[in-house]
Amino acid sequence: MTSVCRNKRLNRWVEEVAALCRPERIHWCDGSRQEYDRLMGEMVSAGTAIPLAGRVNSFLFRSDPSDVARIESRTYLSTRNREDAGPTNNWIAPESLKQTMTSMYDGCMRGRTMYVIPFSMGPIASPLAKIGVQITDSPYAVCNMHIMTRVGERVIQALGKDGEFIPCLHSVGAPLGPGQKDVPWPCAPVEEKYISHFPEENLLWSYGSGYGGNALLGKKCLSLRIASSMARREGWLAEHMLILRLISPEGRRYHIAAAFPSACGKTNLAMIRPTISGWKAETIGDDICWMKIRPDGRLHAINPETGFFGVAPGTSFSSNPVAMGMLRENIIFTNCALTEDGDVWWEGMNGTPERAIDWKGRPWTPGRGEPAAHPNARFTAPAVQCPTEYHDWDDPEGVPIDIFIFGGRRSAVIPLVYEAFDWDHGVFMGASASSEATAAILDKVKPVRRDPFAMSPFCGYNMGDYFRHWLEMGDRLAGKAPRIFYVNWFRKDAEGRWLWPGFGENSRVLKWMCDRVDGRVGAIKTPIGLMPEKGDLDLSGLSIPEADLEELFFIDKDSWRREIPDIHAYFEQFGDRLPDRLRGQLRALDERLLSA
Ligand code: O2Y
Ligand code: MN
Repeated sequence: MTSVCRNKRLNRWVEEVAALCRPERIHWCDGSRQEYDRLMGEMVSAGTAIPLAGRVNSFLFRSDPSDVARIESRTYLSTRNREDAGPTNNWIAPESLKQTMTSMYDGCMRGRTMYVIPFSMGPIASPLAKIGVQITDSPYAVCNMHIMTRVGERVIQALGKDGEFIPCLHSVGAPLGPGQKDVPWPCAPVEEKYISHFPEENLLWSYGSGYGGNALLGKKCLSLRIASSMARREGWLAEHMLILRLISPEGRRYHIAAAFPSACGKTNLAMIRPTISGWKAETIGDDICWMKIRPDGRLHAINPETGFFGVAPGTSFSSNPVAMGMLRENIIFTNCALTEDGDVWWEGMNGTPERAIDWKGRPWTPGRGEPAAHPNARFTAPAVQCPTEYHDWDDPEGVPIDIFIFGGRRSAVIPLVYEAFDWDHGVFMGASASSEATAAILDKVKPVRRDPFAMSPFCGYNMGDYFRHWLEMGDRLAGKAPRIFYVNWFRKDAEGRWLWPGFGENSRVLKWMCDRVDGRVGAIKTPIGLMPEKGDLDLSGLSIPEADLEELFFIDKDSWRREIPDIHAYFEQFGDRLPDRLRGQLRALDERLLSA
């Protein structure tokens, strides 16, 4: 850092943290290429990062086997009143949590460097952006933050003397004694990990994990949990949504924001290559979407991130050629397998190597019975490298949203696509969204889980209040509200065969939505919502049997009625925080199904 930070609150906080955590040295990050290269070089020398011969300026990291994913059971929302966190969050009272964690932070950075990372989520000076400062003792977190956020001096300048920032304190929780040799992936045991959010103070404390969402605090912690709570107070939306621009052959641009739980192909949809002639798509974001009502009365969105932290397994030239094109250089890979020629590999990538080194560093051959890459292995990639990246990246105004999509993975019951009758019905569709557990997150107790707005693990306040906030945003947007749709790409026939080809062909469904927005097509009114009229879904060049199409759109009223008690039980856990308007929506659905 060449210039001096003049922000008094930030300087005081850095001094306080240093006094508590007692690092050997402090480094203020400037976000420069030299800084990134120097830290990577140090991690290579320490044996933590493996340079890849197969990809330019790219590195492989192997985490500790106990530190491989976000850990919901160790993620806390700490509010003065338990009810304000709601039934879907783990809660500990702030005084108690702070006391526990302060004693853990005491001396936790001994023998390590404490990095101060000033970062902006969103274009600096955008009315939609927020500034955070992460303090961390993990150089891996610093390099990932370089890719995922806007880091450096520009942020310090934007902060000025008394600008607001969100303090994000992170430690891997592994102090080094004098002369003690470090391990490749320092972290604390699971029961000592805490990923804590104090939304009433806009404050984040994370301890004990160096992995993904637990350590890159700009992502889930700030941009979803803390931001969703700020958004409610300030009247905007912070959502777990991809953002996509679809361009028609005539050049009309449609902006789509879509929420799906994990394992529903969110990154693939964000990077879609439309198969319908003349249509193009641009990727604006694959995970997080911040939206504000702007002076034109419409909801404008930005992706606050600058990179993709994507799941590697399953990514291939067939499932996501755009992502594969993005991964050629400047990538951080975590927990992938290493091939003999110095490249990375994972299950589901095209081809299988004869042998490799697995994510735990052991020799691996196909058929060994264990995957070579961890199922949650990741790539961290700069968004500017995405071949379908949109070009208004730094536009402070963001893009006006035309369409919201909710969805989940359901092999039965839910049709390919339907549209909400109105905003309240759309909010009900988002609030009752459900998905089947996959092998990666197998939930033996409950194969179908409610994951409203795909925000279950990320809502920084009581979910009942969150539903109310969405309803109120609709009231404010009135006639300028985006249209709302629900999709299910995953319906199967009785033999377990997918009924819909998915991937690029999903553009056909998106096109129908665009046609609806511009009034080019009508729709059939059904008990669950509005569905395409025969012939309105563009199926040219596809040969889907008529019977499959019927099944894709079939509404089995009895199966739908069996969903009602489950939705009711889910809703009622929010008690008096659940808006009556949603109770009314559930009753209305039941009545429509009964009378149909
Ligand atoms: O496992 C982690 O730490 C990352 S989780 C994640 C990463 C990128 C995008 N989405 C997610 C998620 O869990 O929704
Ligand atoms: Mn996500």
